[in-house]
Amino acid sequence: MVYDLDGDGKAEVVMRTADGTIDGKGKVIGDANADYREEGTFDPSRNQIMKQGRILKGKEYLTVFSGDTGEALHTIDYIPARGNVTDWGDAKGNRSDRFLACVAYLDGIHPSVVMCRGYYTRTVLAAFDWNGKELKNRWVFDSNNPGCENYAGQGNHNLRVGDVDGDGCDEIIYGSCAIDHNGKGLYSTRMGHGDAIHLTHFDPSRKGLQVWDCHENKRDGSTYRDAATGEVLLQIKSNTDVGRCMAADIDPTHPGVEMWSGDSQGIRNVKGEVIAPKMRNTPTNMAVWWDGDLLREMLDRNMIIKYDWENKKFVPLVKFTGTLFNNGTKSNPCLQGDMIGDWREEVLVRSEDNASLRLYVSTIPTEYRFHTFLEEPIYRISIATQNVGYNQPTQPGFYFGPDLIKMKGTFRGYQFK
Ligand SMILES: [Ca+2]
Ligand SMILES: [Ca+2]
Ligand SMILES: [Ca+2]
Ligand SMILES: [Ca+2]
Repeated sequence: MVYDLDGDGKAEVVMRTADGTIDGKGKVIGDANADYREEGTFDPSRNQIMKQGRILKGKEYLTVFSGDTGEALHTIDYIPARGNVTDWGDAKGNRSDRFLACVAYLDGIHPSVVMCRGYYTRTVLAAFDWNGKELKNRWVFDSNNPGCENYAGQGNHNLRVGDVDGDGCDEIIYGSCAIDHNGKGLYSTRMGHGDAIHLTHFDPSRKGLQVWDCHENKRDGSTYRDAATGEVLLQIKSNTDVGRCMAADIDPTHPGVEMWSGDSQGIRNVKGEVIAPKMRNTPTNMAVWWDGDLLREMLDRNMIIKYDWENKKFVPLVKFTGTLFNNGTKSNPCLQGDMIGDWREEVLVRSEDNASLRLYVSTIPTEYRFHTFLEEPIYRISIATQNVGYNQPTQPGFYFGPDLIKMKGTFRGYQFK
């Protein structure tokens, strides 16, 4: 995680380290001569060497580095310890080495860093505070603890953070469950692991935040739920692994944020009604506020795609020629977000030859003025977690879209037009 954790105006870098990690000043953490890489064992049934290069034993630490110099400022033992790899569900480290991480304002004032291990099976979240001198463990949530069994196996390949219950402190939306700011379980829907998730205020007529999630279990499909209680407001069951879901306000004739998934049978409004039929090649990877209107555009491969809500089809708007996107079928940019600091978002991508990064900025004028999204913690943390697992588009913790025009002058003090 990269974030200014102590409020001195400069970001720290917090990461899992191990024996032999070298900091930005050349200093070695732990035992410089350790080498825990597995030599591997020959598996005749597969005719190949298994586990070669994997790290299944050895010490693990958590280190905070100065973002300015790369110097290791403090190192503690990693929580939770790996222990026996097989206790996590397999012998090859696939289950024990599933990591997520986030930043969260757990006390409502200071950012903590939360390191998370395990999501297909045992699930552990450990929160740490950095005061400029010491990394201190705030709490540990462990699905192995009595009463926490329903939280095992619920995590996604990504996570979201926000104050979902309105007490001023952040919760962690960990796939199909949520962990309260105090490290206790808030709820679990027991719908299990998924590949994509969205947390925002979907429905201006409904209080609080909502979550749109998709599930891998070939049973629960796609779900739209109340982020604070886990109450499922809409479910589109499916007997397939629903690997993608997307949420964006793309149609001004239906209030709120629209949602769809790999098996949602079309685009849905916040009431769950199908407002456009299932289409081939509906973009479901990333979203971006790019053109001048308040609707959101789609970002998929090296293209920005606009939904034509009158004719119910997706139309390419911009192509970033000479660039490549990342993560195979997920087609992620290096980063997408409001980096310049107006409300519209930029797209950072790599050039085809991998020799440079390009930052694309919209050249389309807009009639709307708005505070930078970065001032809002849910949005800001949604950028801070972009390097965790499968990238998801940024989302703010408030409704943003064309319905704001109707709410003119009454919305959080923001001015429109
Ligand atoms: Ca700092
Ligand atoms: Ca809260
Ligand atoms: Ca809408
Ligand atoms: Ca737009």
